[in-house]
Amino acid sequence: MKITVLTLFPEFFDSFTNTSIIKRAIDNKHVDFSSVNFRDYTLDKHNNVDDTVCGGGAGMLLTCQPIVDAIKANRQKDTKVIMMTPQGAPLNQQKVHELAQSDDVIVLCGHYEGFDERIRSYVDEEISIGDYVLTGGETAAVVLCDAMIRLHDGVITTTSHEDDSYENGLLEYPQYTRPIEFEGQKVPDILLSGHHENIRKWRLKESIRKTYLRRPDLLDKKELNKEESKLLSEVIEEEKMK
Ligand code: 4G3
Repeated sequence: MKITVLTLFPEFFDSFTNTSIIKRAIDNKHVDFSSVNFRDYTLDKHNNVDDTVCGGGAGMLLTCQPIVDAIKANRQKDTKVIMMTPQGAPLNQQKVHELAQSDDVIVLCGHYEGFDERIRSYVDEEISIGDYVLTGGETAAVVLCDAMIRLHDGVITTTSHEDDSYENGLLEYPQYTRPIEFEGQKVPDILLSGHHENIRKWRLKESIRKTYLRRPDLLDKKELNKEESKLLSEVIEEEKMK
């Protein structure tokens, strides 16, 4: 996968691309990452990329010319152009899977009060990482790029992301490591029992419990099978008794 981020702050991405799993993914050519300054494309004699808002009001907007020229110079026929804004479609794990299918993506990062509306006609997907406003799209772009890169074959070598929160529509079950007792808190006995089937069932039930307590909206969206429905009923009963 090739990712080109268009930004006024290309150096913002240095710590992201030089750290841990993402660095290894780039070194091993699972991903070809670059960040490009769209100011390099401005034809303005003062190198400006922004201007005041037509009709008046506070703030500045990114202008069409430098951004559209940067998109045109960096896209291929099959490139998906993604814009990070608070007005975009909410990012979730399903959306990450969809976007990570693309072989070539451009991720556009805005600043100031946002983009001239006409820039949107050059964009395939407008994405938001959540219902809050950031000073720039770069932090949002790092979130999206990280989530896409880690799904690629070989980036995470274990099968562990099949167990991730959200991959099965449930939150992750509680997990423990040694010591068996820490400051009076014990690892649940069942996890030390060696009964794989009981452990599987316990984990599924505790996944359902965590989701029921913290994110009931996820349960509303999920089709539960017979076993899951039964475990949810048990969880609801147990939580009533508490
Ligand atoms: C465009 C993304 C960009 C318009 C970007 C602000 C939050 C998100 C920006 C605009 C951003 C997000 C830059 N803030 N929730 N700030 O994904 O109004």
